[in-house]
Amino acid sequence: MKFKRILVTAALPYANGPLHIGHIAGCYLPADIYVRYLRSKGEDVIFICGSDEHGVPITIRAQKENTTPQAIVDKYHQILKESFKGLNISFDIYSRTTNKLHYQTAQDFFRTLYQKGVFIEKESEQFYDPEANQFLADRYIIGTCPKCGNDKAYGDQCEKCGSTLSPEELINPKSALTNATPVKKVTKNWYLPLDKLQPKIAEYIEQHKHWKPNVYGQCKSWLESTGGLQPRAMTRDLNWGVPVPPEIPGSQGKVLYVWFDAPIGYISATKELMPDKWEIYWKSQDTKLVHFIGKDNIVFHCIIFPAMLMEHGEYVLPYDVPANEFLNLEGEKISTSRNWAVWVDEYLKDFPGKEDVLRYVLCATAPETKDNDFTWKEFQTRNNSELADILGNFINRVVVLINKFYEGKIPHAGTFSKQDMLLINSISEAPLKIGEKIEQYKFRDALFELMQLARFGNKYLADNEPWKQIKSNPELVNTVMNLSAQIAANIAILSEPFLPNTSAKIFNALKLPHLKWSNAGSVNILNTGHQIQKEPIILFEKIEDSVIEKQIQKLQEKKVSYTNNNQPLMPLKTEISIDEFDKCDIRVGKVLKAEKVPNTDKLLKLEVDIGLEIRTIVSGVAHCINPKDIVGKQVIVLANLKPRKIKGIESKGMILYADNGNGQLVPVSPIQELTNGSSVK
Ligand code: B3M
Ligand code: ZN
Repeated sequence: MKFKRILVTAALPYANGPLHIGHIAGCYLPADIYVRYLRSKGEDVIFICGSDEHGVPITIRAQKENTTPQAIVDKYHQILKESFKGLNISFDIYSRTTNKLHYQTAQDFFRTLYQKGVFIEKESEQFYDPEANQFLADRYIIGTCPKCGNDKAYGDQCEKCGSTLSPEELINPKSALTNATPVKKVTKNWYLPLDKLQPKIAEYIEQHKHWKPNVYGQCKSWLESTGGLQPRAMTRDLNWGVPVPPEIPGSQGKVLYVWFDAPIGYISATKELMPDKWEIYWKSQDTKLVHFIGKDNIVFHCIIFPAMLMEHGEYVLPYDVPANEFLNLEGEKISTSRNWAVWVDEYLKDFPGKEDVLRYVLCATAPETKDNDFTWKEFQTRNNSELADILGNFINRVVVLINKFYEGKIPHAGTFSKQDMLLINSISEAPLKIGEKIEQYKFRDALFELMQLARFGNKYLADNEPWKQIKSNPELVNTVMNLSAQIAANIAILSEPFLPNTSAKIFNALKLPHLKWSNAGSVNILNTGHQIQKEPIILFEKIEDSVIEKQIQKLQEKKVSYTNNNQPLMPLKTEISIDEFDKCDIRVGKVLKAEKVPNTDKLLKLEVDIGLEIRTIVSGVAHCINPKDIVGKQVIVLANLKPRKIKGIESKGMILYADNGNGQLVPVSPIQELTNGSSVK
C-alpha cells in the first residue's frame, strides 16, 4: 500500500500528574523524532496529542485534595503542555478531552455504535454507596486485603502485596467517600462484544505482523488467553467523564469508559486542528495511522480501539503501534507515588538551555526492545564525552579553523584522495541510513549513525592535521576544510529530528537557511567562498560532578518510603547540629478560638495562648480540621518563626501537625495538660 499521508499520535497523558523522563523516552520523544524526520522529508504528516482528563484516579485525587476534578485537570493540563513545549515536542495540536468538541465527537461515536446495534446491554451487580447515593468504582472501595491483611487495600488492587483484587474479595469493605458499607445494586451498562469480534480482530492482527515483536506478541497472547476475549463495558456509573448520549434510554448517571473516550480524543484533536480536512486523515485508506504509546497501553490501541473503529465502519485502522518498554531510574522502577522520577518540569528549571542534552540521552538509552536504565552518571558521560567531545568539538573546530585559515570563507575543494572518497561515500549514505532506522523505529541506531558523522569528521581532521599542514600543503588543507564544513552542514540537517536546538545553532553558525532532508548527503551544500560565522560555537558545556551529585541527592531526599500498611513516609532530611535545633523556640499553647478564613478552602485562623501572649496563627488545615474540634486543645507552636501575612492576616508562629497517612493533618498535642508557654526541648 502506498500511503499518501501520515497521521501520528502520541498517547494522551493523564492530567493528574507531571511528566517524567519515562514518559518522554517511552513515547513522546520517539514520536517527535519520527514526525520531525517526516516533515523534513516533505511528507504530509500531522502530529496529534492532548491531555486525557477522565478516569477514576483524577476524581480520587480531587477528593483527596478537597477540590474538583476540573481544577485538577486544568492545573496539570497546563503543566503537561509546558513540559512538552520546553522539550520541543512538536505536536501540531495539544488538545484535551474535557473540551466540548471532544464530548460531541465521543458521544457521536458512541451513538453510531449504539444505533448500529454493536453493543450488548448487560446487567451486573455493582457496589453502591447508600449515603453518597452513587455507584463506587473499584478504587473507591477500601478494605482488608485477603492475602496480606493490609487494611487499606483498594477494590482493584492491594498496593502492599501487589495482588490484583476484586471488591468482593475485600474483608470489611468501606466506601472511600463516606466510610459507609457499600451495598450491591443492579446496574445496566453497554458492552463491546469483543468475544464476538474476536475473529475479525485476529484477522486484523495477522495482517500486521510487521508490528514490533513486543507489541505483536502481547496481542497474540491476549487473543490466545483461555476463553479468548471477553465483552468489555464501555460505560461506567460515574459522574466524571463524557456523559452517555442523553437520548439513549438508561443513560442517566452514566459516562463513557475512559478508554472508550480517550482514543477518540485523537480524532477530536484532529478535528480541532483541521475543521475542514480532518476526515481526509481519518477516513482515507491511504492514511498511515501510527500510534506511539507505552507498553501498558498496547491492548487498548491494538485490540479495543481498532474494534471500535471497525464497528463504526468509516475510519482507517491503525497501521502501526510502536510501543516502547519501560525506563528505570538509577536501577529502580520509576514511581510517581514514591516520587522516584526525574520530572520534566524540574529538569527544565535545573538545566535551562540543555533540552537537547536530555533528548539525546533519552534517545540513546530509550527502552526500545527491553526495559532500560537512566542514571545521572550516564547522563553526564554522554553529555561530556559524546555531545561535547565529539559533536560539539567537531563543529567548533570547523568554525574556528575556517575562520583562522580563510577569514570564515569556505575554501575550494581540490582533488579528492582515497580517504576523501570514502568519507564522501559515508556522507552520501547517511541520510538514507538514518532515515531507514527512523522508519523502523530504531531511534538509538539512527542517533548512533548521526554521531558517526561527527566521529568521522573528528578523525578526518586528526588524520590530516590541517593546523600542521596549512603552510606546507595548503591545497590539501583546502580540501580537508571544505569537506569538514560539508560534514557540519550535513549534521545540521540530519540532527534536526533529534536535537532541534542544536541543529538550528549549527545552521546559524554556517549561515545557512534551515535545509531539508533531501539536501543532505551532498558535499556541495556550502559553496566556495560562502561566509560563515566568525565567533566560535560552544554547543555543549561539560557538566561538573557537583551538578550530578546534587541531582542524585535530590532524588534520594525526595524519595517517599512506605510503612508496612502502605502509609507514605518522607525520607529523612539532612542532619543538623544541636545548635541549629536550639534556634527553634517551641512552646505549648492552647487554642482559644478557631474559624475558617472566608473565601479560602484550606485556611484556618486560630487564636493561641502561648503563655507570654495570645497569638494569631493561620494554618492550612481547614480541609482536615473542624474548628470546634481544636478549640480548647493544647498544641505545639514554633513560636519564633518570622511572622508572615497570609490573605491579609498576620500569622505569628506555626502550629505543628502530623499527616495521618491519608493526606489529613492532625494537630500534635502533649499527653497531659501543661502550663501554656512551657518550652518544648
Ligand atoms: N491516558 C494512559 C496512560 O497515560 C492513557 C493513554 C490514553 S491514549 C488514548 O498510561
Ligand atoms: Zn495485600
